[in-house]
Amino acid sequence: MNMFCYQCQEASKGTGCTLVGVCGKTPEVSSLQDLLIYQLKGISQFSTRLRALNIEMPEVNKFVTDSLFMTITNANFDYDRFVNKIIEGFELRDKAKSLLIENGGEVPVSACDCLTWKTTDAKEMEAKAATVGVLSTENEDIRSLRELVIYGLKGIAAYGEHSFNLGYIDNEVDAFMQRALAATTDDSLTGDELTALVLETGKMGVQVMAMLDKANTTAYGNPEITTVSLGVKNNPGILISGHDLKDMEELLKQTEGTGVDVYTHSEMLPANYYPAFKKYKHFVGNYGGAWWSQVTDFETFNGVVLFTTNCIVPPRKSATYVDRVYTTGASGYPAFKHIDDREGGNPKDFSAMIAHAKTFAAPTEIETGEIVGGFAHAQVFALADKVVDAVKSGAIRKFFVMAGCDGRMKDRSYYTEFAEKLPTDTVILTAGCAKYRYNKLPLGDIGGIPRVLDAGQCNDSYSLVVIALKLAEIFKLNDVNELPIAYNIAWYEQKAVIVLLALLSLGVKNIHLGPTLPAFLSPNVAKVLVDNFGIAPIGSVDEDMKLFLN
Ligand code: FSO
Ligand code: SF4
Repeated sequence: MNMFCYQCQEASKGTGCTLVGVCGKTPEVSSLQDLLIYQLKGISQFSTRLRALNIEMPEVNKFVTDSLFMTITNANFDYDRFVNKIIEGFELRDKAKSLLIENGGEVPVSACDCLTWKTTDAKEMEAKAATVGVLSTENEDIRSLRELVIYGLKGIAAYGEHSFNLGYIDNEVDAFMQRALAATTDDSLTGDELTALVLETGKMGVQVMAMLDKANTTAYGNPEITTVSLGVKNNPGILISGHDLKDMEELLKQTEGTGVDVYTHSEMLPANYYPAFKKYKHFVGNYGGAWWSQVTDFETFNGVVLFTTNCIVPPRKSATYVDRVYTTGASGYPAFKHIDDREGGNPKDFSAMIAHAKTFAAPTEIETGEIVGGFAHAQVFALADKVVDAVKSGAIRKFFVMAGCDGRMKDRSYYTEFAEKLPTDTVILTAGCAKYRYNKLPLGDIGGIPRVLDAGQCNDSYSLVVIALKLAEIFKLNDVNELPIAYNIAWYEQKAVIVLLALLSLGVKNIHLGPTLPAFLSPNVAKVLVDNFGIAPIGSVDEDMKLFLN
């Protein structure tokens, strides 16, 4: 075994990647990620004690968030960035420890040498990681619960980072993240206590998604119904992927008037729905499909690509686009160029990338037509009367929440088939890149309400919850589960884990999860989720359709 990772849906053989990651993560990078997480558990023990003394270390909060985000599936493949991050972490940990001692705090006593171990040697880091990774927790149920918490925290970190970039910080969320990380080293915690921590993680997931929703809509306005073009124009282009809207804002400002057009890829598609971005004439529309289609989309795009977050697919040997791809923020890939973070309140500097973009031909058109989106909570509330009337009259029989992620495995065609076979009196509520399985199908509308209502990015699943709660209020129901809404959710990486935990913490029951259940759920932990929340794996399209419609 060279490594062990089972954090995403594509975990090898449905159990875990042991030789190399299916995502392309090397054993060396996997080791450094394990060590970074281990280190966070040490730092968090000090910062949690400092907090009890009313001492907040904003640099620790930032470090923990960045580090967790960097370890999300296919966000960052850059060995050197992880080595540097770990070295920075040792310094931060020791600073937190000194501060604790100076302030009369009690230094934690723990069997975890994450409180003391350090090195600046990359090979020693790799060797150490072999003893502190996921499998170092022997009991498979405790391991499962600890990892469920950690993967949820990774999702919280991603959304927290986007909020931070827009000036929104919630110290309660930071405090929770660090307390929870520290708790994963506490051998005295029982399965029940860890299960409670999992649910608390979900609650914090709701809180962080609400914060990000506020940050995005305050800065850029409420998403509104928008027709997004899928074709191309004649100028050279920049294709922006990922989730960070602050990056989007700065890119649009810096490209205005340069003769370079901007297109979205994958999860950046919902940027098209924001009033503040729609005003830019050189913001053309969306190019291509979900994250995994980048291997062909980037070829035909011809121009420069910017990753603001995951999901990066390591380019094939034959790829011609490698030297025109840039990463920024938590994302990284050794062969791509990286754009540094903001410093001193200044925007990121995209000038070199824009100059580079000007040297390329316009994108090759791969499709034409349009898609419609922008159905986040404010827009749906504006249509509430119409929606409620359609439900009351029976024109809409049921809603299907089909949020989450797309992935490259063949069995994901389930979601396309499911959308196609849904009766015409049903509406799909979606968010996240899962939508690419059906957002270009001609599914029509119900009295002017499109049958696929796209709220936005995976974090905008929050909008779907707000919509569900509003409908429950309108229909005077005490329980969201009484609504005619079924949940058939697709997952891939850890942001989907926090979306799932957030839904559970809000009391949503009977969620179907696919295309497979997470490898990190031990049979006992899976049973707890099945017994208490009615979580179920997907079956065949026809069986599931019958089940959902009855
Ligand atoms: Fe998709 Fe990737 Fe948004 Fe994820 S692009 S898979 S859940 O990163 O974050 O939906
Ligand atoms: Fe495997 Fe997923 Fe981990 Fe990558 S992130 S190594 S594909 S389990």
